[in-house]
Amino acid sequence: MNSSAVALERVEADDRAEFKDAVLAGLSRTPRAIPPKFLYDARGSALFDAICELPEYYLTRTETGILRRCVGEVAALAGPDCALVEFGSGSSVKSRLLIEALPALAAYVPIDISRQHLDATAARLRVDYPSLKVEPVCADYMALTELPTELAAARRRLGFFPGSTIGNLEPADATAFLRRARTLLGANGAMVLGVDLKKDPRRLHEAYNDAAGVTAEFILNLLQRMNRELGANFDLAGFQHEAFYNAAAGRIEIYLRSLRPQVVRVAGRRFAFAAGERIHSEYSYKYDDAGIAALARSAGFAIARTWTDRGRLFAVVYLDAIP
Ligand code: AVI
Repeated sequence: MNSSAVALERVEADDRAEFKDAVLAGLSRTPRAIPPKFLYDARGSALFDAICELPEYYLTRTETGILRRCVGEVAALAGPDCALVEFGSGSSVKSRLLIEALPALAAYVPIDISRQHLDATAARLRVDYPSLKVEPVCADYMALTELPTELAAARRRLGFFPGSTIGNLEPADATAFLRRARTLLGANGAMVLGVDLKKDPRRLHEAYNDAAGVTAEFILNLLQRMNRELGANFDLAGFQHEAFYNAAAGRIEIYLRSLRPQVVRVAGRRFAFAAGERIHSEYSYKYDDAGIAALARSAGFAIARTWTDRGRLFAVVYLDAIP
């Protein structure tokens, strides 16, 4: 086995140990909850890509449409010689719009926890943009404390956090993440943030309860992942995906609900579920203008510009660091 295969095996073993600890802790607490980042194994990521194509899931295509229309203005606000820093880059599809619009881009810095994703994306970008300096950082962007030193030469660091992933963070964590980003981007920094907006609850309900059942499959995949990786014996027919909009809290809440009393074995431990008992899987917070402004302010940013679509489904905001 060569050294990169050994390193990959070590990363996979670490990931599995982290997953096991989080699952055992999450199933032992009341109410039961497993952090949403574990939804994204290879199958979960593929299912999420499929969600983004669903007719009910307006977020991705609406944000992409807004970005297509606003990248020229983003480029004018940011100016030349920026380093574009993407938090949780995945396959960097939306960042290509910015890469192509930003004048004299100094570097593109995709940050992602998946080494495989990151290497594949960086390789593709280097082929498609031969003169672009690509500086990938393999890290959990929620815990990142520094950026590559080569970026010091860029005139401005422009952060990019699309997809309304900010909505999957509890408000205090969203503020903590943006504060950390503000520190990484510096006093002259700026941030382009994609945020899903509050709207007709029926529209929100449909986006997380699609007719084809892909969202249900995505959430139920968490049980399959436990079966695959932790030797669990979840019966998938014994649990149901449940998603609804909690208007008072301004968020979609997603759970796995046990359909009957059952005992499940996970990593050598036994967990008894009552009929109707739930495992919390994800929140997806929705914002309004005042909420976005408050969030930005709490993290040391000011809104320079907001773009939305005609139906005001989604917003892309340009935030300036408050020096
Ligand atoms: C990644 N994130 C912004 C998605 C959302 O809409 O909150 C995750 C998702 N969960 C179910 N459908 C989509």
